[in-house]
Amino acid sequence: MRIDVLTLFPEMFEGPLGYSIPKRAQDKGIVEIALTNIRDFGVGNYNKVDDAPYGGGPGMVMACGPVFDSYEHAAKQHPAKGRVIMMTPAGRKLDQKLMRELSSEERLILIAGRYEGFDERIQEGLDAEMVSIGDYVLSGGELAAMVVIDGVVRLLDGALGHEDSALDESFSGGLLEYPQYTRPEDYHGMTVPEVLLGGNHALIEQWRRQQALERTRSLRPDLLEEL
Ligand code: 9WO
Repeated sequence: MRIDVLTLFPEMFEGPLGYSIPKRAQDKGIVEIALTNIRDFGVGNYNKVDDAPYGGGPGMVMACGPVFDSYEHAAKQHPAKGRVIMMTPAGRKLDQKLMRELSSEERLILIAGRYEGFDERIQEGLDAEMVSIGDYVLSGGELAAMVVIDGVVRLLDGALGHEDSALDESFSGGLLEYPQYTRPEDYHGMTVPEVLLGGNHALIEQWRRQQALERTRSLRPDLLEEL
């Protein structure tokens, strides 16, 4: 998979994508992530990328020119069009289903904005989808784009090592994870459930399934409605 990100802060991506699963997936060639700095397509001596809103009002708006130009720069680096996605609280709410959908694409182009928003013609002209990671406002779209990338990349074939692969079951079954314990058996008087110490794997399986269901029912009943 090829992922392009259009952003004013490409350096922000280095940390999250430089460790663990995303790092290994890039090293193995499972995903190629390319960052395009919108500032490189800014206008004039100061590489201006924003301007005051028509009609007045506070703040600045990301201008069309630099975003369209950075899009063209990224688009021509790979043959597949893929899906063009703007990170905005106005978008489709991200969930594991959308993560799986996006992970089946050959290519993604993510657009992370700053300032008070985008010129409306950017979404229209690029025919971009809008995706939200939740109902809150951030300082920019970068963290949201990183959430999408992390969730998508770990679903790509070969991205998870053997020791990680079981973890994917936790949400994909639509239930919350069952309670887990490791040594010691007694930590300051807090003990591990007896069934887990017994070695009866059928019984353990049954207990975990029941715990996952109960826990989902009490903490996240909304998840059960989607099953
Ligand atoms: C902010 C906003 C607030 C209410 C309704 C619609 C909105 N759109 C935006 C928006 O696109 N903001 C741009 C990106 C510019 C300001 C900072 N940005 C941003 C993206 N803040 N929060 C997000 C975001 C992205 C995805 N999921 C949650 C939040």
